[in-house]
Amino acid sequence: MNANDNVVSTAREGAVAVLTLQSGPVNALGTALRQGILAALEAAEADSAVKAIVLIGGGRMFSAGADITEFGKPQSGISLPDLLNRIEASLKPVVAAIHGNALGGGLETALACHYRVAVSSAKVGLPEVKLGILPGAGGTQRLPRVVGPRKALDVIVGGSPIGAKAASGMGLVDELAPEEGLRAHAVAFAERMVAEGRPLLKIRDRDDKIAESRENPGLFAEFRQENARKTRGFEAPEACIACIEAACRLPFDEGLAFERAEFQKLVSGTQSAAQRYVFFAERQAAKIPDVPDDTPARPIARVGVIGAGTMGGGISMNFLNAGIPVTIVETKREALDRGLKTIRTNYENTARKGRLRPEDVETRMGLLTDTLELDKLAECDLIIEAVFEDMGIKKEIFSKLDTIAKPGAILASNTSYLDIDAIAAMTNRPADVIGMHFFSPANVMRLLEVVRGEKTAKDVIATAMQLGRKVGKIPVLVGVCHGFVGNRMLAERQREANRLILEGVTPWDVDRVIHDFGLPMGPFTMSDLAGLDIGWSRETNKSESVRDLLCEQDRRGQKTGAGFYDYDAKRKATPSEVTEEIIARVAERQGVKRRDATDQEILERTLYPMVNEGAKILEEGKAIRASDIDIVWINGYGWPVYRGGPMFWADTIGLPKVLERLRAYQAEYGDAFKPAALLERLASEGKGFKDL
Ligand code: TC6
Repeated sequence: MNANDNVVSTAREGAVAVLTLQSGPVNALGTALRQGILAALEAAEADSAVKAIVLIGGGRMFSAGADITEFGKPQSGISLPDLLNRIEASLKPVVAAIHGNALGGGLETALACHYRVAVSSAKVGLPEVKLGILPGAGGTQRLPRVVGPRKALDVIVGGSPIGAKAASGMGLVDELAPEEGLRAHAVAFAERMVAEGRPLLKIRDRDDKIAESRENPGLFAEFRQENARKTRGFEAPEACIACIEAACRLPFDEGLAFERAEFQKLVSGTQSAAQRYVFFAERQAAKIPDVPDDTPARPIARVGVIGAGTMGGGISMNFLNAGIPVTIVETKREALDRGLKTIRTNYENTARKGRLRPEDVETRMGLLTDTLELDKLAECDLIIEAVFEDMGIKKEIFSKLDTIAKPGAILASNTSYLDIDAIAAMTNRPADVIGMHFFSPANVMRLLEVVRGEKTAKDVIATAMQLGRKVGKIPVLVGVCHGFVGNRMLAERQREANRLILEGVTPWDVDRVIHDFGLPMGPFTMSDLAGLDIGWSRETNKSESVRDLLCEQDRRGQKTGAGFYDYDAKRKATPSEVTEEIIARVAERQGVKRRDATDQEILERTLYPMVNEGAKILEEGKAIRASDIDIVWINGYGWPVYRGGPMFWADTIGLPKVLERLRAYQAEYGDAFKPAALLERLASEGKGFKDL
């Protein structure tokens, strides 16, 4: 017995040694597992009765790759690249037998083996790029030698896993095995290789596939250009491309050394730290201290949605996509028909792009029941109200739902700002009431703010969180406050952006700075997209803000061809002199002193108040943890994942620095910048939000 016996077990099947990885839940290749594989390999090599070796995963999968928690810490034991070189150098054939997932270092391990067999349901991939790193255990050098550089670029830079069948089509998997007989199939395969006296196939020795790049030297430049938008701001994709280029240019060992150096740069950088943090933060968000994982959820067989507008339609699609029947209600036939048509068109467009089978359009539409009668919601297990933001209307709906809904039904509001407790108080069952705040477009955006009211029952929370995940969302639990987490922080940014333009910074400069920071768009582009007239009416708005004056001139955003920007027929934006004149007029009337601001000031003035508000949200217990706030901003507003979310970002700057700038702005602009007590405390203790 040795210390590693429990992570790798060896069994003999005739002349084949079967090495089973047993480091649950995902066979992450941490120190113990690497050492365990090495020891078992050496033992099998030393045993003259063993003619071939099979490497197989115990439990749910082959391996999810390197142990992400080990990155950034001093390494002990054999490194993964060295272990893989060692496997490849074995004089006995090594066969990888893959089920579940072989991802990252897991697939790299399989690529170091001489052969790969897999069940059809297995998924293989190199998702390291999503963690801000690259496949640094030979993946960038071996994969192109098997599938060619063009496909390797897709797999490595795209980072999405592929099914075993597709992998087999690319030559990445040598043979598909039956779902129930992987181990036996792999053993038989290994025996056959020995019996046929096949020479050991080492990927490092192959050159045929990378010859392709020599015929098409423009391949890499083309790929860079095609993917420039997707990879904007990220460091890892370029490093991945450079490594694949090196694979085509350099001898194998030099390519490996190049890959190693690039990997080390990335793994010690801020982007990768941020992306690894986000990986765990996303999983943390599912954990609610007083609602344990085993809290029984209520069964949801049918969902009701009130409102067939953009939100109601998008929300319905999530459930239809997951095979859950939906009853959708509107007050007028016309609005209902318009809503149904939008849903159908959405599905048809997806089918046209080849991302949905045509018959699935009908299956999904077939799960949708439309009605003008609220009473029809009586059979629903969950009812989501998605009408416009008017407390009066929402209260009326909930008091009606209280009489209509069956006992135990969950009553949810999609409100993005309003008080869930006040809504719940309209019913005799406040424990069944919860907020489910989807983000627009609701069928696309992954964030779901689940809003816990004062009286919301724990099993209602568990149900909303589980159901959210089931329909592909990333649910984050938040508390009741105006705008919850996301919009409450957004309001801070908007206020400062509005103040900056009155001071003389152009809206285009504010937008440029925010876009260059990595967000998909700045506040004024976003306003134009949403429509400046949301909640605005000519009669009631006499405040003569910039927005009022723009709306009065029918500059209501993209939809009217003009807002802050002018738009051409293709909706391409250009800065507008009319807007600049309006801003100057409002500034003069309000007596705002016009001045210049640096890009750094624009960034600090718009984003530091968000961080500060995030700190207040934590103080008030409206979010469970700082990382939940980061998950909200990444998935609901496109905060660049390589900056880890606003709270992580603030930690990377250093809270004393953030505090010092907030104080300086407070002196100039007043208490909107008053630092949160939590921020003051953490900064004085030399801590960050990560330490909470
Ligand atoms: C790499 O390989 C680099 C190589 C070069 C080196 C030189 N490490 O997601 P789940 C944990 S980089 C450590 O809930 P699923 C996870 O946090 C790696 N921990 O399960 C969770 O812990 P909790 C490239 C890991 O069935 C638990 O395992 N690989 C790792 O929904 C269960 O995970 C990847 O990027 C890991 N590698 O999904 C793949 N993986 O219970 C990352 C998981 O304490 N993994 N954990 O919360 C995944 O994408 C998914 O885990 C999955 C399984 C699809 C494999």
